[in-house]
Amino acid sequence: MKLLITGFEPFGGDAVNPSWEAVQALPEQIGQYQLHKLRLPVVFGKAAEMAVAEAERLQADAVLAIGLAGGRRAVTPEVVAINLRDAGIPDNAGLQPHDEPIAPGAPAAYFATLPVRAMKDAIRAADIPAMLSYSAGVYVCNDLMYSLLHHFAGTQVRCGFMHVPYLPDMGTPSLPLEKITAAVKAAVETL
Ligand code: PCA
Repeated sequence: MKLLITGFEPFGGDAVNPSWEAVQALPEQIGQYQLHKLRLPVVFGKAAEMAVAEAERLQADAVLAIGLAGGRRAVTPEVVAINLRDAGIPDNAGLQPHDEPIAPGAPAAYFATLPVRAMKDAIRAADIPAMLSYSAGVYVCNDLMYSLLHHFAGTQVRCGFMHVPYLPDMGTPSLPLEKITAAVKAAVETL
């Protein structure tokens, strides 16, 4: 089975993004899944296009995208993505959309098709703080999650997203990279 797992490049003035650091640190195989790792730009539309294209090319069975949510203290599987762009800061291409749909005329929201509750429980069982989140925001992470779910709606390809906290040298609250990586691994083991 093939899992496309993505992390983001840094944005908003940060030097690193824990999402990509953790994805890079994962083994190549977890359980029945062979991992295919992809680093995405923090750019509206482009991140989603790249992820969809790679998932199609691989014929991936599942897609798990990871991103940073600075200020959160727990690893948070996202329950839902909404059809809205409303950027608080420009993305890495300088785009700052406000009050725009991601896909005009498409559904208002999609629920993750990965087992978010099992993922959260598995992360907690590994002694790492985890909570379900009911908002992936309205920035590039939500854009990516929504676009994956919209593209693969009605197919067997399951998609989801998890936000992770800062690394210790980036801000507070934070989690060490080993814990963030272990959380992602625990989540993948439930897929
Ligand atoms: N976090 C941002 C985009 C890239 C990332 O890692 C977000 O939460 O939208």
